[in-house]
Amino acid sequence: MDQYNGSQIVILEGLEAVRKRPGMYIGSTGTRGLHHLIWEILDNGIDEHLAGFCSHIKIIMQKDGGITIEDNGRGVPVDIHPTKKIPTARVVYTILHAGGKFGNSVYKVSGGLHGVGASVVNALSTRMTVEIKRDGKIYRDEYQNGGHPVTQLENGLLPVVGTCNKKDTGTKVTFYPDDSIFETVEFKAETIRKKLKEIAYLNKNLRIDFTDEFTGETRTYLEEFGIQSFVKYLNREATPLHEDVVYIEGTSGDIEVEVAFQYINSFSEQINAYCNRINVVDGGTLVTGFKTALTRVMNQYARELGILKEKDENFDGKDIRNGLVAIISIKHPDPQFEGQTKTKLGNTDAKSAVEDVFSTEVQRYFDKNVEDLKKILENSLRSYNARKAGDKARTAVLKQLNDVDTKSKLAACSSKKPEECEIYIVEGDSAGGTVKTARNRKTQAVLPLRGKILNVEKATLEKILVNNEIKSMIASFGCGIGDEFDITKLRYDKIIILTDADVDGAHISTLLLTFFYRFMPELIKEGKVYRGLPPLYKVEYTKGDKKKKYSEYVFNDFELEKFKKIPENKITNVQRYKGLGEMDAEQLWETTLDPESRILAQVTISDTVEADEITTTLMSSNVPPRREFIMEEARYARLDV
Ligand code: 0RA
Repeated sequence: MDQYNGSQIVILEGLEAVRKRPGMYIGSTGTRGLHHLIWEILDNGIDEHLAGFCSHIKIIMQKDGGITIEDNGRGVPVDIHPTKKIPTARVVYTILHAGGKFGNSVYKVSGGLHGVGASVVNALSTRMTVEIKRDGKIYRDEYQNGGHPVTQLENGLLPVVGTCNKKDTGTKVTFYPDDSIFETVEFKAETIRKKLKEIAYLNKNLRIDFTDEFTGETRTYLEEFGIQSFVKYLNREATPLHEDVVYIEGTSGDIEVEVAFQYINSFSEQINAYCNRINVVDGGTLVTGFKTALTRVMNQYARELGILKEKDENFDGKDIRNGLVAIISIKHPDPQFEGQTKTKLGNTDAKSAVEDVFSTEVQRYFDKNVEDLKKILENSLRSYNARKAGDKARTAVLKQLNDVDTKSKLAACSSKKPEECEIYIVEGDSAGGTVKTARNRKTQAVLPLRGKILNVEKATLEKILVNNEIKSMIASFGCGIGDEFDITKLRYDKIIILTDADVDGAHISTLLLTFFYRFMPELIKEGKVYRGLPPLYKVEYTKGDKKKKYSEYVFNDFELEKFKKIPENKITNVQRYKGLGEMDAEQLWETTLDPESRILAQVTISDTVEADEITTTLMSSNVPPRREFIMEEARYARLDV
């Protein structure tokens, strides 16, 4: 195209790189990656809200497969960019990583998977249009086939396609994800709704309207009380120890701090932390500051109120956080995200800011709400007493864990090198038997579990520790549990859950993951936990000549549909596997155990909100939403060897 000058070619090379390795930019080309496209565009509007210029965002999931996101911010600048010499808006949507540099917003989304920029969305779309309202004019730019501009500039500027009221400003982006890149281009309204709910909680007074054109339904997300309502929502199925969610806000230097919390009747703790709206799953300085301040303030109160006597030791942090559900949200002008997944905040000033604001404000609150304070401290005291009493019993149980008895069901592997070893946790003795026959004995261990495992959300720690299935797992892994957990002692590089692809199987994996999540969360954080994905179908077919018969395993409905579309294949039979038991050892090896051909789904907790919400949900007997979570959280990947 004649409008391309030298720099335009460099730009397109950038976008081409995104198309070649989309996973590097958006995590995956599965359904998660697909939805990342929306979050990316959405982030720009939210940044504009954070900067104080946008109060309303509309999202439309269109029948034609497109997504439209419109904000009423200032509108992306349309002037000629000083160095790129093309309209700034075109720079934002076609140059890799350009997005972040254009905001005047002090608080920028700049870490994690988000923040890669709107150009990445363009690169992965067959078509994208941008309409900008500024100065009473409507400007328009359009791109096709992965970010190639198709709009002719006029005197170097974007064409004006209409006029509007001068005070109407904003940006509207529509994109169509490329179906040659994504495994599926079907957006899920439910996934979008969940995200919007979270965004609304974290950005109080931002109004978001979501229209699903397939159902014709529009929903509005607007949370006047922000994270305070968020905590209430997380606790909706639980029994709170005090009625009101405590809400605290303040600033320290140029860091804004907000904390909301409420105690519930549960022995676990949940702290979700956000910096500039990014969920810092691995916490970091802001969480440390919160914990330090909470422990100090509560111990002081416990002494003042005589709940701790002079001879007593202080509560430890765990006693005080027993039953706590908290959201910490800070806004930091220069966040440093650390760790392999960039999900841990590193700024030391964030620690002192949270500590300062929280100490001062929480005391102001509790001085006025002594009854709530007492209920919380009595709860800490129960934990303290239980801890003192339980220490002995617990040590005894943990000692027993290495008993031969608890390990007897384990078919160990011969190698002792953790980096090459895997353990399959298999539903039921019969499938376990087949896996034992089929496996590679050197590197693959098998632990069959009988029936359903204990629901750890409903049981006390003592009960959990004497449960046989759980004891077998702890003993087999070798890395302890809870406080004594030490991942360096883990005997396996991969823990692979293998259950039937039915409701019971899903329930068992859910219970297992809940157990890991509560007592060995590092296993999940370090990416050690996987679900084995046995094929769902075996397809028999002939080709053009119809003589020779072929067969192939197909792992999901998406692949089956794709397979059916290959014209030369004449499908003669489709067998649906109901359980692992229907396969013989050889088939099981080929489809589920062989590292060369199997499919594993790595289990991640990128979204703590969902994860924690889910564990709370399980406390009631409401199982279905949990199951859905686990399935969705799995990152589907054919592992290369
Ligand atoms: C930087 C400066 C200005 C606007 C924006 C960024 C902006 C970007 C996006 C992306 C999506 N929606 C947006 N809204 C605004 C304008 C600065 C000015 O007008 O002075």
